[in-house]
Amino acid sequence: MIRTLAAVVSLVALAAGPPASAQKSAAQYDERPAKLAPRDEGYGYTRRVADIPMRDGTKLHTVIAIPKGATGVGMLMTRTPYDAEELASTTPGIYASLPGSDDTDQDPITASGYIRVFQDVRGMHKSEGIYMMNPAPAGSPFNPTKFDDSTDTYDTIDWLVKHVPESNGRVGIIGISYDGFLPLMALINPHPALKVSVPMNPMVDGWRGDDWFHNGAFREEMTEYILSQEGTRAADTKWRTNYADDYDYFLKAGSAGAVGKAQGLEQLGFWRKITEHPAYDRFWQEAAMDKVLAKQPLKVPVMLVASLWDQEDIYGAPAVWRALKPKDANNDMVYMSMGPWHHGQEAGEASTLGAIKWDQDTAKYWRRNILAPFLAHYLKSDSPPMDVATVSAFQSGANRWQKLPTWPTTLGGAGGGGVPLYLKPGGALGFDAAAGPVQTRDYIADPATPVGYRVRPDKPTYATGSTWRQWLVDDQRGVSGRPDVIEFETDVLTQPVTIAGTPEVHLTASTSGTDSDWVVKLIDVYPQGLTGDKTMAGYELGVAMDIFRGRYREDLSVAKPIAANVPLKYGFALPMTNHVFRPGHRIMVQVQSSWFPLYDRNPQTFVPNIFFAKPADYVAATQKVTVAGPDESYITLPVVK
Ligand code: PG9
Repeated sequence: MIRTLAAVVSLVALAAGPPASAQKSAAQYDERPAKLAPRDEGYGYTRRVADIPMRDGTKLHTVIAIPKGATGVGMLMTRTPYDAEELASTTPGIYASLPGSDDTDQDPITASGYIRVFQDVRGMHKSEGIYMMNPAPAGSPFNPTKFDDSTDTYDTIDWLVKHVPESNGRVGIIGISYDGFLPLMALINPHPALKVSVPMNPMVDGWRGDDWFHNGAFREEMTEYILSQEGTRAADTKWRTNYADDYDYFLKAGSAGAVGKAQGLEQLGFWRKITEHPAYDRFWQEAAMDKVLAKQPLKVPVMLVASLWDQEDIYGAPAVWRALKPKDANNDMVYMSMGPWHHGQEAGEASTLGAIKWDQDTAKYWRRNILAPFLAHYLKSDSPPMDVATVSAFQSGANRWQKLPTWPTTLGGAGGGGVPLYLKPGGALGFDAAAGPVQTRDYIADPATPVGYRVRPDKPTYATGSTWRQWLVDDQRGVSGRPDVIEFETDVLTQPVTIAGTPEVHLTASTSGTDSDWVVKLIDVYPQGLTGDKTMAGYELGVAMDIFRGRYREDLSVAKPIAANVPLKYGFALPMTNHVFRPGHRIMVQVQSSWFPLYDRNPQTFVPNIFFAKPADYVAATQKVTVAGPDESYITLPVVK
């Protein structure tokens, strides 16, 4: 190729880049200051930022928001993997997980004038160090480091009481979910200045019934969270799919392991651990906070906060209650609140949940009348007396708050007992057992067409417009009539049936496969529209619903094949309830063998690890639920008489 001299010269000039003088003159047009000095006016707080050194030298990024003019006030801390700067910038009161909280300005926590402290946990956002997802305490073989969230809390409090002269030296810790697990960790060898802990919707046991599994069934909808949370320090990795409907996406992918592979999850340590520990082995048991805290002395007053329709961590708070309350000899250390909320809704507005109306803003009531006096009692210098009951419980159905002196510390109802509610032939349900010989109710469960957990499309969990938060109160008519969902229903109730505690499933069932999931739902069926709120006519509200992975029937820590076509007993607890089935309503039970894609599909052929089941392992199975005879299936209801 022939080039002119001029062309060659201009090519050389381009390769060398623009002259230095041109670069210099471009810099003067940069609109960004060399270092921004943000201002606090309008924020109401004086903002101090500290990178607090831990015992191993790692610095944790901490934002301290001090009310203007504060002196001698308590400090209320939230530790978080969700960006301390972000939390501190918008919600110094208690942080709202819902936009639209209408009383942030008059939030009783804000009004109390506490110093708010927000800290990034190790390895997240602006904190140094390594990251592990809810790790077991240090000293466990699953956390060989010398630190954990309890030592980091201790070191932080130690620093705060020495470096924040505006405080009275009293510290409280509060948070929701992951940030609720952290107030539990703070109870291990607590700093003497820690005066109160409020774990709200805490993640407690990732295998038994919180974020990752329920009774061994993997919560496939959480894979998106794992990618974003652990992919980078900034937690900003996006979940990329072309699918508007998770049902299609997960079905097409095959196993949960195949989804993980498609998204590159094997690069993440936590994903590798999850897939290596599908059973309830020591990895899960050593991190389960109810078990961890059962071994610790009770030193700090704690208010456990549970949501009755917690779509993420419904197991945790009641499990910690069962572990800690028996240790509370003087009945003055362990408190519990339960409200009609989704995960974290108590921080926002809660007069409704999905279609369900509570006739009052239950969250505002709780913050003002329960949380605020509880915190004040322990954090304010004059320790104002409080009138907070041991258990503050919202009773759904009756829609009222109750002050209760006690709550069951065993599964089941008060005293651990319960009233059997029998699944009967012909779709009947009742408190009397069916007469006559053994009968079964049968259906075909086909993993090629799993039962959806909601009416489709299932938007990806965190997609715009997703209503993930309210799936637990979805109308269960959405799956009624499917041949693979069997239903049992009482007559119309003439008297209220009041339950308080954990219903327990006693299912006798066979499968033609060698593994199987069993989903059992206890449902309140509203009247058919002749009375009351017509918008709710015939609504089927799930009051307590859960899944059990059959391979763990004999031992949660060891998967075993199920003997095909043999009626076997399955026992498991449903989530905690505090509910009145009102006269005019009916009680319903639904049984099915998939709940997709919230839970991954059971292939129904026994394989060592369901994460890596192959397409040929997924087979249809004939399920038979025993509904009469000596082993008739039933649910014990924690009936209050
Ligand atoms: N449920 C969320 C979570 C907690 C702990 C581990 C993983 C996820 C949360 O809302 O923080």
